[in-house]
Amino acid sequence: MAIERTLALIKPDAYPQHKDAVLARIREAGFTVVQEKEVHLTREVTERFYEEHRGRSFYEDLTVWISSKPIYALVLEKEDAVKEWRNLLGPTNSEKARAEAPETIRALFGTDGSKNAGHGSDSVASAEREILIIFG
Ligand code: RTP
Ligand code: MG
Repeated sequence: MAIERTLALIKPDAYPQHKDAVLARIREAGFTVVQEKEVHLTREVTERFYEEHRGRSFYEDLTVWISSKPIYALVLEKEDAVKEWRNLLGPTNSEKARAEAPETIRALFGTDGSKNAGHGSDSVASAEREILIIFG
């Protein structure tokens, strides 16, 4: 398995109040934090970040919400990091996560089907693109 990098975001419903708990889980799982920062994304950058979802029913609410206040961004490194971080996040819908994967970050700190505590890149290519958008 290859060493990969992925982009993690702690979203507005979990940041700042659950930052330390999320970071503890990241370290327990063996990720190396390569870069990290608090960032308040503009609407414009958020729309670029979520380009693939433009036109979806949840796109407007998602981009307004993510750009509404500061969030926390991290570049995580580990073997198979893309998949491992998404496993640690759990299912997209926080209610489903609580039912099916109660130890995951979304189960513990997420709100509902839209506000779900964290983001994880879905491929190595997405990770490269997203890291460039957030960290330059
Ligand atoms: P993420 O990109 O945040 O890691 O989550 P994901 O891959 O599991 O989910 P994705 O399909 O990429 O959706 C991106 C984010 O949009 C919000 N969403 N809301 N209300 C809804 O039906 C709905 N569907 C998606 C979530 O915040 C999701 O993480
Ligand atoms: Mg996604």
